[in-house]
Amino acid sequence: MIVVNEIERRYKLISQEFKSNYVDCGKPVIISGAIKKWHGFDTWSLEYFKNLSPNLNIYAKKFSQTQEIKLCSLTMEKYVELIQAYEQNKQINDLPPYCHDLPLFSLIPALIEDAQPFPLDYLPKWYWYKWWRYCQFFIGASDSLTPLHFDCLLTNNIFFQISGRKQFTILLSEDAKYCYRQGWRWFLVNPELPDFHKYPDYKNARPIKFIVNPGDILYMPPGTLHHVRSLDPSISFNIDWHTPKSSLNALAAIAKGMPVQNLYYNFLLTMGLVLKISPQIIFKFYKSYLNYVS
Ligand SMILES: O=C(O)CCC(=O)C(=O)O
Ligand SMILES: [Fe+2]
Repeated sequence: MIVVNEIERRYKLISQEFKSNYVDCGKPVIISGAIKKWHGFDTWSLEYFKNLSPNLNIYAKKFSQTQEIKLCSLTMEKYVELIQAYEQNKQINDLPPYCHDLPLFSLIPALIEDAQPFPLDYLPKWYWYKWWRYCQFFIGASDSLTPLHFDCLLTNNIFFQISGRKQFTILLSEDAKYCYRQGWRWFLVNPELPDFHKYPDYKNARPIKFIVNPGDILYMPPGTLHHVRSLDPSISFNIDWHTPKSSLNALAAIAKGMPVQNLYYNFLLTMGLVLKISPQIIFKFYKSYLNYVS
């Protein structure tokens, strides 16, 4: 096996090569600059979201040491003000909660046009119909943190960084065994400051560290562990998606402790991708996944 400790950065990547050299090989990659032409790339900002939908109710998460996730609900206006206050004075203001996994395209459909041309040809055709329904946004202050985890359905992840920079530390799925898993998808090690005393096996792990800049697209294969720290106030979104092959692999993960609820969502996606049942039918049942906290 080739050991990599760096992520490849590409400036142009046609879909065929994306599939054969990265998706089929389970290899992460950054595609730089591709989304700079989007209208949203120049217009999206915290202030823009606040003015567009001040009264929109959103939820934000607080991650704790015990891996417990607390949810709080507030308006977009209030949330942006909390971030702005924090950025102005970090001494007196607490770090705001992190707006994490928000299906913002469904909540503000006017934003869909801003994300064109969307690289649909990276995805299986099944996702093309109303692709934006599968996207989840991450909006937060600098210092916001997502602890080490993998995406719970063992999907592929294409991550779009619009505004601000993020520090990623990722580990391929074969290194999960060195990271002290807790529950299905979370891990105890902090890869930015590993406590080798408490977690000695982590010495064998091969973390890959890099910064994702505005305009970058990051691809992570199924089961990639990722720890993400915002270096600036940030706007990003991702799309979690299966290929027929990854959906079948994910179903097989029931033997490795995947929760039944996840199995249900993976079953639906397999019905779509493998048995070709239309997204119109599947989405009705899949929709609740977008508010699923795990
Ligand atoms: O940007 C973040 O803080 C987390 C991103 C993430 O976990 C994901 O895209 O699955
Ligand atoms: Fe994730």
